[in-house]
Amino acid sequence: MKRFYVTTPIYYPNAKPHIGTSYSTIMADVLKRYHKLFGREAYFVTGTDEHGQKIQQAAEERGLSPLAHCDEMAENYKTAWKDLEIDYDHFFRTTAEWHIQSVQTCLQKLWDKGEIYADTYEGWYSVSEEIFYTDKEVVDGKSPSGRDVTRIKEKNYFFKMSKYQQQLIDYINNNPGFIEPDVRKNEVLGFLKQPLGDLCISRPKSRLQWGVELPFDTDYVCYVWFDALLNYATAVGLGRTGMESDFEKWWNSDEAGAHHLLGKDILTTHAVYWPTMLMALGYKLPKKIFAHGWILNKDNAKMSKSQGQLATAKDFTDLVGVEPLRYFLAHDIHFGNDAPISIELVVNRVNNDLANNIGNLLSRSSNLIVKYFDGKCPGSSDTDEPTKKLIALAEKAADIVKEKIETFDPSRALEAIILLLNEANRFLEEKAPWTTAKTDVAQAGKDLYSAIEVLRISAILLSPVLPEKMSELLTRVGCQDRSFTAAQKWGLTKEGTPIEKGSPLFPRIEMPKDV
Ligand code: ME8
Repeated sequence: MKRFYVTTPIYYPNAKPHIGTSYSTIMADVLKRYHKLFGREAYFVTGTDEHGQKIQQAAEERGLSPLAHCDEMAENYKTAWKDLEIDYDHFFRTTAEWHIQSVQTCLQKLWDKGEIYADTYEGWYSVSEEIFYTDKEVVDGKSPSGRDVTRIKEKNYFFKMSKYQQQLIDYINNNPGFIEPDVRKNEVLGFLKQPLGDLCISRPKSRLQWGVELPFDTDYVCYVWFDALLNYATAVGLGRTGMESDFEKWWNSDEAGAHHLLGKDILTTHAVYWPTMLMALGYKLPKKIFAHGWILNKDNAKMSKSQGQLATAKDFTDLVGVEPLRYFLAHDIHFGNDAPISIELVVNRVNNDLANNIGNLLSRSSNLIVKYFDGKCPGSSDTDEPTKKLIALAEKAADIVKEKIETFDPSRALEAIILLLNEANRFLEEKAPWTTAKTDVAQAGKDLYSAIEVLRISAILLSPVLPEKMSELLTRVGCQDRSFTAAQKWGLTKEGTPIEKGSPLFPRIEMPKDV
């Protein structure tokens, strides 16, 4: 793979960004930055899903036009992502004129191919999820996830999704990495054991105006999920004149392909609707659909907008800073699983891994080099057994990180770096350069050189998660070459490189009394 295309869901602008949406977006950012570090070209799309009944209602409640409401909310997202150091390449809004045109081109294509037909729809609709449900799926007047549903009976247009059921099952079985983690793949295959219905893809304008008009019947707008899912492909050029080569480059080429990150709440739309839409349109399927778990609150319940107990990233970053929160999310939530977040968990993680571990190694070694070596890095490491062991671990770290990131396992990638830093701290404890500096300064120099090398390698490898902090660390240890290949090699720091002391990179955080 030469190129890495990654997406987050495009979020409904009926609410401000919160810890759940921040989580998906931070993880996409972390993966993008890692793939760039590995030398790949990377492209990252996030954005807002602006059509549909839910947004129309949210705008009405605020006395605004849907577009004015979305303009404001899209800005909230952009600001939140900037604050979280999200390096997206494109902020997607489904109200962009070119997207609307591309959606219409796709609809027309499917209509012309006979993949869409008109019929009377009778069933249930959940506005909060913007999902249609059958009688069987509705239990006690609620959707399977407990949302309110309303009865609908009207003429509508249908996409022949059922036609692709077997093709989709075969595709999933023949492409093991297509839906991950495995538990989610099995969930989709389980869902596909039941006969798959066709997908209602329209809403009459008499009930909903806020959507993409159907090109073959102007009394209707397109179902919001149909319009929204297409974002992943229109963002890189599908149906856009002049962008054919971009579409080839990011979507079709064997060297690229899309990696969709999403919460497991929206697995069916991504793993069933979307691939069948692409099959009918005649385009390649995404490379990977990765459904991550939920961020839970202290009581191990999903944090959600509808439950009204949603934390925001700011609830944590005000106390610990942005990059430490990024680190917590990437490290403590094993990608794909549910996991809780709380101030206590975040503070403990930051103190253990960042303040005590990496911060401590940096301050101990830089202080000693300033004190005993006039701030100039000594020349090389020792050749004794403990040093050899440390070097072996350090030289392996980069490859482990690469392998874990490529298999969507960032927690274990970070664990490998923390393990190396732990070992380096233990190594210094054993070697005690603060004592040998007074009796055998050459020995102290060799051991401090090893500590600096571990810091250099670890900081390069941690930079996708902690970009500014690691850049500062690398500057303090005089590291110029911050490439992945530099992280694979021991011994690149030159004798005499100026080492700076500086204030603590990650000050210890006191646990607030009121939580
Ligand atoms: O579903 N833990 O938008 P949405 C982890 N517009 N992630 C969470 C979370 C939690 N507690 N709560 C939300 C939509 N998320 C559609 C998507 S894509 C073509 C259209 C994240 O604003 C997670 O990524 O409801 C989830 O899938 C997404 O927010 C839902 O965002």
